[in-house]
Amino acid sequence: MPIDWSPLVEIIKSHERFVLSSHVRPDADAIGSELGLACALESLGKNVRIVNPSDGSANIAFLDPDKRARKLGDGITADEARDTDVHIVVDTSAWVQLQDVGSVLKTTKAKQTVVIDHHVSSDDLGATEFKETTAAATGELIYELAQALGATLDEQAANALYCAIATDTGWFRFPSTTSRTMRIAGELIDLGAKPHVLYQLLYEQHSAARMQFFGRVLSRMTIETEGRLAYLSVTQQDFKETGAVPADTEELVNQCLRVAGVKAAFIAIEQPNQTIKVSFRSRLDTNVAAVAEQFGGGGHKQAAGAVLPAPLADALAKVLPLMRQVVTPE
Ligand SMILES: [Mn+2]
Repeated sequence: MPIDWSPLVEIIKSHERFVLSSHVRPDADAIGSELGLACALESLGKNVRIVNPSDGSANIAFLDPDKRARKLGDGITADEARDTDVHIVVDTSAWVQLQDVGSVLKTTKAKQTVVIDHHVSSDDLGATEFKETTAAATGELIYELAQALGATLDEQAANALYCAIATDTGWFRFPSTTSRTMRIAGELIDLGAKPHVLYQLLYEQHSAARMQFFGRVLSRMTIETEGRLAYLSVTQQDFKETGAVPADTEELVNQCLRVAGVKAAFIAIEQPNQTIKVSFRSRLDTNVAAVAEQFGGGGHKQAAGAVLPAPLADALAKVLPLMRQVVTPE
């Protein structure tokens, strides 16, 4: 069901000062939605501040060149964040994800609190909710709200909202992508969004060391159980010899699922502290969460993780039989 924005348009038109927040470790949908909404509100002459429980990661810092999104305590205190007319939370409706911004929300002086979100799981934040779980990204909802408000989005906001939508849809390839998603993306391009520039800034910034590390680790990919299980292992030596850093292991395990026929995969990474970090992935019809739970970890059906004791060979010996079971039809 499309959202009826008129109650929120009323709230916005009748107030002046706004605080916007999103979830811990804000991603591009969180920050992009905040920046898009801030621009829309400011085009109507409103006063807007953005406060989050933590900073966004360095790879999306380009979205926010003026550093509008502040970490609570860094340029904005809890008292300052409480002092507003309306507090709007975007891209989450879970207390646990708001961390200390949740305490601000609970004690805010705001006359109205609002949630704009597309996630299924939710707490009652005691706010007026504008939720649509079929939206591919909160950025889509913000775009529609801006239209309902008759607000103007500048080029920077268009880029921020485009990133919000493009990243939450895996660059428009996840099943959540609809014709509406593409129409909104098209309109954002008309407003100045530059997809090729954004793609490069988001995905083509790897170090040479990272690519060499990728090659080295992927060249050792083991595919077994009649092609249904793939796995990788990484030693401290791999980091030392390539100059790669721990963050460079991101995305490696997903490469295993690009092999035709592979149902599930994992990567075992030797840590400096005598533990082995294991990340599990699977295709839609296979569940790896239970395997992670066996080792005190957890996660989702298609993406989970656990930490096992070193050495690497022992961790592999423990994980492999369970993963073989997971990919073996009963
Ligand atoms: Mn989102």
